[in-house]
Amino acid sequence: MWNGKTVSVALPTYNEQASIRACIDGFFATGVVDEVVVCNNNAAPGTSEEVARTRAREVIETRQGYGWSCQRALAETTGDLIVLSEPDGSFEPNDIHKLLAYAHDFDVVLGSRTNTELIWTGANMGWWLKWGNWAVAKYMEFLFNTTTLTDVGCTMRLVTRDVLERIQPHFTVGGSQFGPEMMMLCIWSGAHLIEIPLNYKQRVGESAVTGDRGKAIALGVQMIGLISQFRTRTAVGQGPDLSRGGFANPRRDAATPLTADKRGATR
Ligand SMILES: Nc1nc2c(ncn2[C@@H]2O[C@H](COP(=O)(O)OP(=O)(O)OP(=O)(O)O)[C@@H](O)[C@H]2O)c(=O)[nH]1
Ligand SMILES: [Mg+2]
Repeated sequence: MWNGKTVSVALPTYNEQASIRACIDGFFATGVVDEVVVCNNNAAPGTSEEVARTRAREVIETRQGYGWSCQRALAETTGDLIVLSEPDGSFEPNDIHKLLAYAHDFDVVLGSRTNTELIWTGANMGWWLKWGNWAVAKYMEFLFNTTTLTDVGCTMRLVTRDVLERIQPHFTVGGSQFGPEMMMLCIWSGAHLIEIPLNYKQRVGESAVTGDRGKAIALGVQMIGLISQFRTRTAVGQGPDLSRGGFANPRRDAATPLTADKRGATR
């Protein structure tokens, strides 16, 4: 529970039997997490046993892929605020406090793994991956003229229940490009977004995607295609219909005391 709101963590899992238990326990140990939902995506043997030793709830998704797994994990959550993450040891559960701090003002808080100061020794974020993610993120930022973006592959992010319910029916990507699709749907929904840097650590076990340079480049090209296609559709009036009334944003509503206070504080 945080600020009177319930907090859910959604974790897709494929090959993280060695790290998933510590990750789940880490999230509960933060003291703000009400539920952890694990989506077992034909995961490595032993994963279910590890999850059963925790307070997390496990659901099974048989359609293979990062996107299917994230979608199912998100769909099973019940909290007011939903944090998506990975159980491979690459994210720091305590960083949930950073996401929540921004949830005061924003509907969506995206993580970024490309700030050099927060990339740990051994993390899979070398020169190519860092600048590749940055370049594709800048492409998205430019096309949508949106909030500052520096990463398109960071699973750890927070959305409100309202945003999730709006964008969920429009998820189409079952594979590894799900992350940017979710980002674009958030942007297109009119939600207020911010991206913040998060710790990025060495993963436990083998990376299935971006550990291989060829696979990472192919994924980057697919992401550019997805972003271009989505932006073209929206430009010709064929984007998803996400309208359901606007999102209140105290920062931009000059009449609210919050904005007035903030202005006063910064002068
Ligand atoms: N590769 C892959 N990952 C899956 C699948 N289903 C769920 N996942 C989850 O998706 C996440 C990403 O997979 P990773 O192997 O960590 O990919 P990675 O190479 O580290 O890629 P990044 O995390 O983007 O750096 C993990 O949390 C997996 O558990 C699947 O079918 N394939
Ligand atoms: Mg990973």
